[in-house]
Amino acid sequence: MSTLNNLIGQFTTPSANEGLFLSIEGIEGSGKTTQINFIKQFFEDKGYSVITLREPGGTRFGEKLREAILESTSPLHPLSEAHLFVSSRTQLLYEKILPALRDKKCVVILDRYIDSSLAYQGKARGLGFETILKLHLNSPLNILPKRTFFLDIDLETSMQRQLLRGNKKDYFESEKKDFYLSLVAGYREVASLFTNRVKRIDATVSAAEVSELIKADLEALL
Ligand code: T5A
Repeated sequence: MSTLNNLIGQFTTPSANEGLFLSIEGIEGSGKTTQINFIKQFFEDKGYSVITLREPGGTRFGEKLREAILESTSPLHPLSEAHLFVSSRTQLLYEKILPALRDKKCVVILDRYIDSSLAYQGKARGLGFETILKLHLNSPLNILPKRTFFLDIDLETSMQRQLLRGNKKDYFESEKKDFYLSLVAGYREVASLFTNRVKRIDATVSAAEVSELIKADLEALL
């Protein structure tokens, strides 16, 4: 734990003179897209300009990587996966996130960020949190959001929501049950590692109830 805390201590967050950096995390079907739309409206109503971005993706280069990963038909080595996500993230920080944060009235909301790498590649793929954190120690990757909402749902809820949507399964959505159980556990470990930043929310309740919990936290944060 102390090695992990030592690594975490090497990360920074945007200063009070910069914009607000938020991310939202959770397994498939946890409601990230739904809540991002809510958070966007919440800040626009208060006069902020809001930028929403997704990972992997968000830049031309990142979108190509997204396609390469999520449409891959053969298994990638976990370290290849980790490096591909980190490459997409680096480019997103460089092209979009850091320039946007220079404006104090800007809110950047990310659909997935470093915690996805910790949960998916670090825990579920077995690389370990230490390996993932070490990949992020250099600038511009060593910046963390001010708040991360972790939408916590169980595997059954995730499966039900995916069934309702009925889309074709991507690279990760074809994984076995054990992978997903490990993923849920990984996210919960991440939340207990970053207690000040990550707000864990029970997202098995209705979307409106989840939004209310997020709203209460944001009001307190501002
Ligand atoms: N990945 C990503 C890594 O492995 N490592 C990394 O470092 C990164 C960055 C990306 C994949 O890449 C992996 C993780 C992912 O597998 P993606 O398509 O961007 O894939 O992400 P998904 O999680 O697959 O996106 P989803 O669209 O499936 O999930 P969302 O956005 O969480 O869910 P949402 O809002 O679309 O909702 C799903 C359905 O549930 C309903 C909605 O109406 C919708 O139909 N819903 C609710 N129903 C009931 N109650 C609620 N509270 C509800 N909230 C939403």
